Amino acid sequence: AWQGNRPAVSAADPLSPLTDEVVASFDGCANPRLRQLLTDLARTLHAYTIRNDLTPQEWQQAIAFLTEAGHITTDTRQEFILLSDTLGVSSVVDALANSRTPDTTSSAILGPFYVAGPPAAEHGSDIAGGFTGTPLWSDIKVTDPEGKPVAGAVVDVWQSNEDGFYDVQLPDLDGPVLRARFTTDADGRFTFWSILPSEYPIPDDGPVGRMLSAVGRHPYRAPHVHFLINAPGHQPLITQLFVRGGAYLDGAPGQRDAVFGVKDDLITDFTPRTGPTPDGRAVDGEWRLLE
Ligand code: MBD
Ligand code: FE
Repeated sequence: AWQGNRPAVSAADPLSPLTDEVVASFDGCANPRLRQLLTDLARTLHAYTIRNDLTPQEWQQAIAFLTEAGHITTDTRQEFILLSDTLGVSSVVDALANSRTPDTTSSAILGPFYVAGPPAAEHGSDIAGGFTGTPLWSDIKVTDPEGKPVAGAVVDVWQSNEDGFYDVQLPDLDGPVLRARFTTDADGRFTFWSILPSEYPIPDDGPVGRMLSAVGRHPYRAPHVHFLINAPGHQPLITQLFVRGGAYLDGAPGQRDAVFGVKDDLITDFTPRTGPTPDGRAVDGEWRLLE
């Protein structure tokens, strides 16, 4: 409940000595980076609080929101990562780390559903684990910035099913499904069968979902497949492929992908294909890793 039009605190910036004192309290920090980050955090939070004339009730509400977000911490549910994603912070961090390498494949945010160490799978195998959907054939090549194949790259893949759920969201499933680890061959390639991913809502029954509905935003992500590529002598690459023509790829602010995760050059043709294998789609990719 905003109290509006409260009298001003008093004369010109009476609070700056308080901010200065907090900032000075970090002077003894031996780690210069930590000192810089805490100093600017204090300055930024104080300025935010003062500019918005925050009331005690509002601050209590904010703390209750963050506390609730922190309590939803099962493997399958991380509200802090969702908060970072839905406020665009994850995409800003990603852009800072990865926007300076024009000749390599764009990165994308990790999201909450990566599980380390997925099961190793053979080239050409099917990772759908019995889930039905539009069959999808993937044929992807990993190269260095000059286009030379990278053999022995380890590629983790994960995606949701047709209903928009990742395996970790489905408690009745037995073992990992729609996630796997491939190793590229001498030509830098790996291939697999899966199903076409669909758009789906990020988990919205917690505090982040309430925030989205309070501002009239939808919780949907554009259809995508996640990849994490690790190769000796190269920077790890976290990326996603987006299905061209899929929902939530474009639109007005707040109408697109709920986590601001789409990059135009990651929107890829998932081409219709018929026989001899099941009718479905095929995706052909080539990724360039940074050395
Ligand atoms: C997802 O599946 C995802 O990829 C991201 C970035 C955020 C929430 C759910
Ligand atoms: Fe995802």
